[in-house]
Amino acid sequence: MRRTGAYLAAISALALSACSQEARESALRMGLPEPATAEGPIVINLWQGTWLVAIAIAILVIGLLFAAIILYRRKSEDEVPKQTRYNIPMEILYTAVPLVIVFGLFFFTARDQAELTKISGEHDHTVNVVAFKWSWAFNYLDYGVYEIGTPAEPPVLYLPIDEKVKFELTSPDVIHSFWIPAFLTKMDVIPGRMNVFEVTPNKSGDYAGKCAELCGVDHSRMLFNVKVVSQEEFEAHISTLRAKGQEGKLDTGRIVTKGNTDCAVDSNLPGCKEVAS
Ligand SMILES: [Cu+2]
Repeated sequence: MRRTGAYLAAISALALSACSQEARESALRMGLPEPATAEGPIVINLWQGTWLVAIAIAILVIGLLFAAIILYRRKSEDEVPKQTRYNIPMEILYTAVPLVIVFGLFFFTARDQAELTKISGEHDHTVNVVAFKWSWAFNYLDYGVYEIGTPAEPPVLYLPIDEKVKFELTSPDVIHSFWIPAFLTKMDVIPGRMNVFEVTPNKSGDYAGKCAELCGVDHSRMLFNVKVVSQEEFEAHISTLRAKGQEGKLDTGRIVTKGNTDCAVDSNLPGCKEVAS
């Protein structure tokens, strides 16, 4: 018996130490991914703060609940505990306190949202992200080159490290949502308008991106990858795109044609021929 206990202790100690650092940090971030941008910590702080408030309220409410159950329980067969109603101060308190909590959460959310969506105009690069049924195109506006993907071959978005990039989001068809989980930022891509946000990737690596708006039949295949690289690698990639002839800006018409699933069914449809697949 004692030996089993020792084994169990050893195994759980091992398991805890194995997942230690990373699991602890993830738990502290309350499940959010490790931010790969300079703006990420703003989101993490808001998220953690909200959780702290929620946990404090849970402890208070559950504590009061059990205190009432234990302290004011019926103690004898023939004596009913004192019955109280219409406690005006109490009713004012439980109306006022939730209002304070809601306005507090609203204040911090609005403050951080304003900071995250602020356009400083100090960006080093501008990328026009075109979300279309069912993939993505990236127009690197400062360089006059583009990248376009398909559901089968998701495109890769290259970004230089520590440089502020401004994303201009456009869609030729339906509402999509541009989401890079590790950037802790997500924004809808709406036809007929241009949504913009700025972000500064500050950790090199490969990150996943996806469409976060249920936009139709192949929504789940609207994937892309992000590579945050050094300035030299970024410029080398731009040259590669140029060498492949992917110069200019992809206009929405060409994107609609390439992304149009009808072309796969009937390539004789108007517009389908212009684009080599
Ligand atoms: Cu989509």
